[in-house]
Amino acid sequence: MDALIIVDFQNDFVENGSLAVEGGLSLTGPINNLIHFRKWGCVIATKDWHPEKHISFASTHGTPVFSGIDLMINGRDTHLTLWPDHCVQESHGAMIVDGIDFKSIDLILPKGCDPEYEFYSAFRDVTKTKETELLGYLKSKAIKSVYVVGLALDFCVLHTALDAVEYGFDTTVLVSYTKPISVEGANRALHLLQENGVKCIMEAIN
Ligand code: VGL
Ligand code: ZN
Repeated sequence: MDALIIVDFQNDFVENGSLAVEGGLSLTGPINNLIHFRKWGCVIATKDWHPEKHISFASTHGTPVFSGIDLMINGRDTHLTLWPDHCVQESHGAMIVDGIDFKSIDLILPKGCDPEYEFYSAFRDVTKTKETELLGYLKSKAIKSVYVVGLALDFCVLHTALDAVEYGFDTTVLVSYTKPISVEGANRALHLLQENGVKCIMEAIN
């Protein structure tokens, strides 16, 4: 069985959001079509779901947005990029973009809910110590292959797909159903994905 994972398709990551990627909203129709394009074993939508004062917010540290910081998390030296406040739990920015067919989504998976942990991957945090229920869920549905789409290609899509392939799933990123935060980030992501055995399909498939 195949799973479709729609990563962080939330208001803050599209036009007028606090961490907007260019052209994000234009994916609404194509992602909806993808949901209905074929029979999926399951459709999962992740959402970045941060408390106020989250560790990934520049405002929490009083430093400029998009700067980096080195922190000890769980005894590990960890480099984080610091973002504008985004996807604060229950806020408008954290809601999944209007027009996505909610009744076809089998699991909505919040991540990044603990103030002290940053999650890019839908499977586990950036230090690879704290896991979500995603792996168990996919196993319970007998999923062998996963298709990843959504936002942003160079962060949460990238790390979700890298973890999926590491956990043994046949993994594909449908690149035309994603948008990156930066063009350089997108190039780096595509390189890393392919190097690690993730298939990258550039064309629309429906
Ligand atoms: C994301 C930066 C911070 C993403 C989430 O969804 O790609 N990027 N939080
Ligand atoms: Zn975030």
